[in-house]
Amino acid sequence: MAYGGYSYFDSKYVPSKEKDFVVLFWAKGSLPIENIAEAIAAESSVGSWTKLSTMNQFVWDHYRARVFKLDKVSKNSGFIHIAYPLEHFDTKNISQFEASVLGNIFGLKELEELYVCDISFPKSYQRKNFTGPVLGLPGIRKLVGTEKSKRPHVGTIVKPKVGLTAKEWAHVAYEAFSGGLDLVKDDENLVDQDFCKWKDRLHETIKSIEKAGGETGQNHLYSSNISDRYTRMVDRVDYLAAHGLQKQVVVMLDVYVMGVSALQDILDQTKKHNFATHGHRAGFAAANRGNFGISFQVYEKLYRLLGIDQMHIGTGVGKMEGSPAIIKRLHDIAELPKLEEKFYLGSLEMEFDSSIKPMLSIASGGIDAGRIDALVALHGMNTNMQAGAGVHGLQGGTLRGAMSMRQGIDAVMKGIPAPEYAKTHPELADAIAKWGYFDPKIIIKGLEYEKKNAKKLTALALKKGRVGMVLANE
Ligand code: CAP
Ligand code: MG
Repeated sequence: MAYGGYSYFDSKYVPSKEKDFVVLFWAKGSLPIENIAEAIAAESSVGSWTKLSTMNQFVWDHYRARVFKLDKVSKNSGFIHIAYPLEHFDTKNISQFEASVLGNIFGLKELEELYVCDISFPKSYQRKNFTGPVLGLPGIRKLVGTEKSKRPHVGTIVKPKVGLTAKEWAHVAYEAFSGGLDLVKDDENLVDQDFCKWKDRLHETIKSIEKAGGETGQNHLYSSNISDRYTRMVDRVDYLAAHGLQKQVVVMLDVYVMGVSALQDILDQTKKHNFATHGHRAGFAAANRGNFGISFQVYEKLYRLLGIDQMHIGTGVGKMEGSPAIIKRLHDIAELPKLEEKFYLGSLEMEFDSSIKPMLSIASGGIDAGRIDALVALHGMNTNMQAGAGVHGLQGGTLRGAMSMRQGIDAVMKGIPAPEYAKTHPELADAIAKWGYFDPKIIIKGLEYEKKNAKKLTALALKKGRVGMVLANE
């Protein structure tokens, strides 16, 4: 069975929580699944397609990957559990880790499907390589002033995504703040285009924050998108620091498209100046969807470890893919110190080192005030709900749209269902009339079903493979 002359199977091996990377793969291909498992372990660790005259016992003992479990689904497919020793990985070099575990294996021609469901990062790797968020969930709450109330944060993305001038953009932001939103953000594809230069937009928006803050009496935040080549991002962080904007500006980063090494370095800069960061994940879905790719669970863990303070994780009730069950898991990754194994979601057990603070999760993408109750049922209170079109698309414009969202939050805090609260709040009523009401009972039922049927869902995943895992999530 050995691939390239060596066998990587070690069914007696018990991975160490302190020292081993555990990776759960789904794979299917033209070889028997045992060979596929060997090929993955070889190509992602010390081996290749044939025996090597240069291999020695020390390399084999210290650096090879071990297939310690195989859940066979058919002759050619199954879930493969592999452990990698800590020594295999370089220090503070996340691309080296990606090139190993998330690298060449995707090109092996015998593989028709390959999906990295999850990775459990051992604590010693966490301590050696990461410091986590500087502010995190508690720090962001402090900036907005919600440490006591613990209410969800609420924000908007200025729309159209691109095209408004800096003054027009900042005026929309002003209306959003006046309507009661905590945060206004750039869209992922707006940075420094000629029609809306980054510095112009920044200064105009700071004026909007000051003006609106005078009316609302609260601190508002602007997530400013600095994503660019590395040197330009550094210039922007320095510029923000020179203007002392730590209280008003959250540094927004298109984390996935810029890659982990740029992200790692720019986070050193934002941390140096004590800025909060906002992680937008545009592009991640190219790998996350289907049966060939990498689950966002993996990247989200890296973003928390690297130190993003608030992070997009999807909604479960909006325009983007992602079932409520998996979005709940992504929320847990942002917030919890310890994650339990949920095989049917492709989720492994993992514990964050105690030095790693929680992130504030961001629910964004196709939401509006009528979905707030459902969002709270799924994400709880520690979340930032952002509506773009769900604010600027309401009749009467941004101010009314913002009011509808804030009323949705106020209703939650008073324990009143949104349709009831809408009877005395016309903006919320208009939002519900226009886009409907997502009943939170649907979410609550779904979560209860998942809890009660974990065994059944696991059996489905083991019977049908990755497809069954996706079905179990729905
Ligand atoms: C939302 C959004 C965000 C998505 C990204 C958009 O706008 O600005 O980029 O939320 O998805 O452009 O789609 P709308 P995710 O409120 O108008 O939908 O958060 O899942 O990464
Ligand atoms: Mg967007």
